[in-house]
Amino acid sequence: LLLENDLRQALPRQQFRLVFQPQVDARSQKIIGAEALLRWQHPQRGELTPERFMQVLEESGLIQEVGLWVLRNACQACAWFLDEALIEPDNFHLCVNISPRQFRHYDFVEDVENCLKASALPAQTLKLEITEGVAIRNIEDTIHKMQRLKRIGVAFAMDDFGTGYSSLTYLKRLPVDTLKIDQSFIHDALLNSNDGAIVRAIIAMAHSLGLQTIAEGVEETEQLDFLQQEGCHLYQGYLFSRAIPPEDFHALLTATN
Ligand code: G
Ligand code: G
Ligand code: MN
Ligand code: NA
Repeated sequence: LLLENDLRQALPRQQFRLVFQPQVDARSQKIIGAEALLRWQHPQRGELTPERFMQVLEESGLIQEVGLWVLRNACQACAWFLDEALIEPDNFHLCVNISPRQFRHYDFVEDVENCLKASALPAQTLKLEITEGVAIRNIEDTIHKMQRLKRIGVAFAMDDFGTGYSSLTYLKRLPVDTLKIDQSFIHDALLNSNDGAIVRAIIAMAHSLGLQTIAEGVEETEQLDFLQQEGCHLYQGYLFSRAIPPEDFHALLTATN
């Protein structure tokens, strides 16, 4: 309850900020995307990551407002990179996490369209990261909303793939473009033969389904070598960069791309 009261103040008091983690093409080492991640500068507790408050945002319904703020600000930052010709609209994806409750809101499709319009970001530059959780209540409605957004060019990634209530039914029915292999599997891929086998199987399955894969939490070159060998060409993790403020991302793009 304490946290919820503080969270109500967070938007008006401008305590949220976004950081961006690069997504990298393993071969060219070019940055081909970014995941926007929310941070909360709490006046007493310091900077908090979403694990600490996402559940409260969801349960209180505050996620509606905050999620919209995230989408709007992420699109604006990305439009800035585009304006400065640091990225190309067809060669870069801005990835934004969408929580189940946010996705289920009846205005969600319009909200996305409005954010794109307001920022002048091309729809094909936006990729929404969802989890299977969005579809648990109403898969038909989920598919319908995804199709409406896909029609205008927005792409989808299945986040945290392999964890939670993963069901291949969702994978079969939801029109996603990308699988994000959960970092828990990447972490032990070289240490635990089960994890290695699971990563290999996810990549192979994604290939068969015509889906792109991106590995999360890549920290070591050995992990990257393994992933490349198995055919996963995109990665995100501390090996390349942690999540950084938009100004730093701008500088990184200027220096590398
Ligand atoms: O950087 P990291 O600690 O930020 O993120 C922790 C978790 O919080 C990740 O699983 C990520 O998907 C989620 N997350 C980060 N930012 C957002 C956001 O803006 N919206 C939602 N719904 N989830 C987010
Ligand atoms: O969307 P989501 O769960 O998957 O967000 C990614 C989370 O993983 C964020 O909390 C981010 O800070 C964290 N993260 C990103 N790269 C690495 C990494 O290389 N190692 C570890 N341990 N965590 C990472
Ligand atoms: Mn994510
Ligand atoms: Na994830």
